[in-house]
Amino acid sequence: MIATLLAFTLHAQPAAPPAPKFDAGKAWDHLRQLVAIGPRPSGSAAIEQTRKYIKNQMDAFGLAVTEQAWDEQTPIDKIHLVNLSVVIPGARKERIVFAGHYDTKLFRDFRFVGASDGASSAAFLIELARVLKTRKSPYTIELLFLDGEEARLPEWNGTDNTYGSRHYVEAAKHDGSIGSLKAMILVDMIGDRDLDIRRDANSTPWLTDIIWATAKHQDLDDYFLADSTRIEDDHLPFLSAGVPSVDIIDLDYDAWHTAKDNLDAVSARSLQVVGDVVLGSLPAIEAHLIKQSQLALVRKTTLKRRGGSRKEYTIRLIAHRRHKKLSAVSHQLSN
Ligand code: 1BN
Ligand code: ZN
Repeated sequence: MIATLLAFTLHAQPAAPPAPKFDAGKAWDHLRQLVAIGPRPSGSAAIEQTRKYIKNQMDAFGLAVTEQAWDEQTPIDKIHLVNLSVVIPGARKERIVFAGHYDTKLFRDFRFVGASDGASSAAFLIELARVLKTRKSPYTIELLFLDGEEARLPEWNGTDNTYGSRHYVEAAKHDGSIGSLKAMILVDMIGDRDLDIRRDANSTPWLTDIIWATAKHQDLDDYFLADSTRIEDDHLPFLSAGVPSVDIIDLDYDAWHTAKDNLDAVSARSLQVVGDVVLGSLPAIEAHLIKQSQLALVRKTTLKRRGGSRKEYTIRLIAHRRHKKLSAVSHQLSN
């Protein structure tokens, strides 16, 4: 009887549909439409049009967009900035954030449309939303479209850059949500038709290792190269706040910050490579986080079980945290 019931239940449950695959044709279409808007510097009418495009796409997927808007004084002007956030709930409330910028650098002397630098990351995140919206994920997924990555002045200096990521992290610290961000995966300039992405020495090693191992496993190590550089980008504010983060960026790009960063310099194939590697890495990233959270739980209960008074427990907890902090510092120094 029980066996019959079980068999019936198993048969009655429709299998969850497999998550759709990353479709570079769709991402390419978004990239083309973003480039067609023209230069999209922060504070411009064109970046407002870009936001409309992103919001329309999310509407079509049935996903809600939260706007984080503020005004900022830059070295040249005061501008209105807006980050866009899309949350796809998972089994846990803790989040994995996929981020990228959608602004283009301001150039007054030539027409800069940022096909790789600005459009590729936004197009990629839009297609990721379509793929991930029906996936049964253990962690909540956040897609974060960042404004104001680019410096307003010609050179990248001081705090005249990464306006969106710095604002987002400050707000998350303020409202206490920063602790729920378990990993951040940043994509930037991933459209280069001659794709070569190097490891970034600023990024979190375990996240970088998972992504580069996935690329090797998928025979895509011609695009995800073994050597490394050090990059300042939107992941730095997250790293400073203790969120494990990685920057997937191709800076080996002749068209970088020139009029040549247009459709001729980018390809759908490059978007597909990054899509396959990022989505292929996600289960291992999730498994790593689940293991870490289980280990943290074991450590916490072991500390508690050793008994004694509340005061003794607190002293042990402080000593344990200090030990962890010192281990992290000595680990950083030895790397
Ligand atoms: C990436 C795309 N960046 C700017 N546009 C960040 C960056 C700035 C990377 C300077 C390297 C050098
Ligand atoms: Zn740029």
